Amino acid sequence: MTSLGQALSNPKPSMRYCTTHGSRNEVSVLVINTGGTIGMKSHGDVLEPEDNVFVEGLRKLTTFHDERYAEETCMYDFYGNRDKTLVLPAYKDNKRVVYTFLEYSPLLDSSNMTTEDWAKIGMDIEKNYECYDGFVILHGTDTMAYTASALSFMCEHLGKPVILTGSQVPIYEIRSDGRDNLQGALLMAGLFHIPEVCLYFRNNLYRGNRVTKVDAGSFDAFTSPNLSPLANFQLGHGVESQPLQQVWREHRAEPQRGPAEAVPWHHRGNREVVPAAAHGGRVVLETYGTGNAPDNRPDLLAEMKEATDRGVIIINTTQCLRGTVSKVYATGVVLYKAGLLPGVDMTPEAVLSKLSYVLAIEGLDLQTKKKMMAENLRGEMMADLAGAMLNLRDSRFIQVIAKSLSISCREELVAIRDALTPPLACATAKIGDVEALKSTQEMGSNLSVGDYDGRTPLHIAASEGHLKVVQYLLDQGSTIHSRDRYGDTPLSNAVRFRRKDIVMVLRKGGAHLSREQLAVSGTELCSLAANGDPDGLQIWHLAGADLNTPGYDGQTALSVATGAGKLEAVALINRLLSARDQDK
Ligand code: ASN
Repeated sequence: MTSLGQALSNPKPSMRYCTTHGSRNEVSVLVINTGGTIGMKSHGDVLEPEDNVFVEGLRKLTTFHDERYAEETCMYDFYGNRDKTLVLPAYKDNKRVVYTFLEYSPLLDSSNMTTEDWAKIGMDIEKNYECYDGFVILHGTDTMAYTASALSFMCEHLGKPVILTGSQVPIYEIRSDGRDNLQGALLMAGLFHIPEVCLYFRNNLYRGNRVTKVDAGSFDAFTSPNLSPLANFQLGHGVESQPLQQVWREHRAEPQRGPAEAVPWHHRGNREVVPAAAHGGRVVLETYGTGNAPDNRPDLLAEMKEATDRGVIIINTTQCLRGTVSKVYATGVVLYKAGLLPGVDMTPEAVLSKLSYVLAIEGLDLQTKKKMMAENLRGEMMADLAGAMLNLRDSRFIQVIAKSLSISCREELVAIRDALTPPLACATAKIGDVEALKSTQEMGSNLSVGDYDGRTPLHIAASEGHLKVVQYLLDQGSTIHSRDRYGDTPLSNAVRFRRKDIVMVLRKGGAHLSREQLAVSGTELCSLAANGDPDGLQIWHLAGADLNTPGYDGQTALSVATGAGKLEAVALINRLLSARDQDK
């Protein structure tokens, strides 16, 4: 990845003549290849991963790489990694997904994945976070749900898509599901703003911490038993908009928490196993139905009580594929009396990786850890909706419209809401009315959805300079990286309209300039310097541009301002550069 970093900070001269990259026709995705069947080859009828062959294999497939486009647009000069960068043929609206591989060695059958591998993936996402629009993780299917869950907890405050995929049949073989899965994941990661860890398989995009592998042989290997897919990518239909649920999210770009601890095992309430496991400090119990166990076993219950009193965390999950644990039966209530925590409707993969994550966070007391285990951190469990449940029938506004259109069924109410609330939210963002924005949210508006130009309430509030609205939208988890049809993000709008306070808030929330903007920032800075515009220079600096970046002719803003006698600009540049040097 070093050459990518170099390309960003030191664009080669030839890219000046290649204008395509400045437009938002291209989006960039980092593919982290960890292994799995998708890239395996058969050796004596046994499938095994093979290092260093995947990218070259894909390069030969015209559905995965458009070499003519790459050459014509000097793509490799811009992305800086000829051997590892490919570009998909044009998709809708002439969009191109340019994708660069980071290949692990050795590639793994996912049965060999360890928590160190999870940490490595998390760290690589963090390292490359600002350089890409999205991330695809190629992974074996056997333990993909575990890694997806673990990453969902490790990647805190994620603002971009991270999509795991793989296949049941190697991509080189005929009738492989790998080609569809990889293409779908690339398009989803590059073209849609889905700021969470997902798993893409057989046309469905699932929340990563909600899936489980249910079929060893079929292409429909995964299911998400307690949450319907976030999106479905059917032939010719693109994404069927299942609104993405982001209610648990705050946006701060710190996509990594340190390595998780070893995963504990789970079992089925076997008498001998509970005390043995309790010594390890954590147990996940898979119980019957809604979380029930024999209540005529005082010995077992006493063991558990004694363990939880000692600070062992025991989670009660159901062995059923669907549904949640609850306190319906006496046979379940006894477990809570013994100090067990409810696993609600989490999958075994989610509960195990959540436990690893929570226990690995340093400096938390036991009470806080227990509280975290019981609450919904990343959409991994059914949220406690009491009081917060949106009831369409409670929305007077929607009701009045529904009545005048003689509509009564829920599907039509939802359709009305989805059609009406985005423009309303944009209109309230324009006038800076936080209360009105809250009202549209109470109607069920997804505050990350844009208008017909793809301009979200955050774009609009950032342009208009409504700081409180921007803050509110960020607190509500609105997507910070969305681009409107002109390729602008809320941050680019705030820069253009010179909203300093908003630039700072957006930066704190994880917004950053794109690689295209950084590549042309030198020229922009020189032009501001030539015009003696310290305000303009300062706002680019606040947005993250390096004032030393040379313009198209190699001059820096400082040399231009000096030559043009723009003393105020010279003073500002010197001040900002020396403050930056002191910070280092
Ligand atoms: N054993 C393979 C793995 O998990 C299975 C697969 O990818 N379909 O790596």
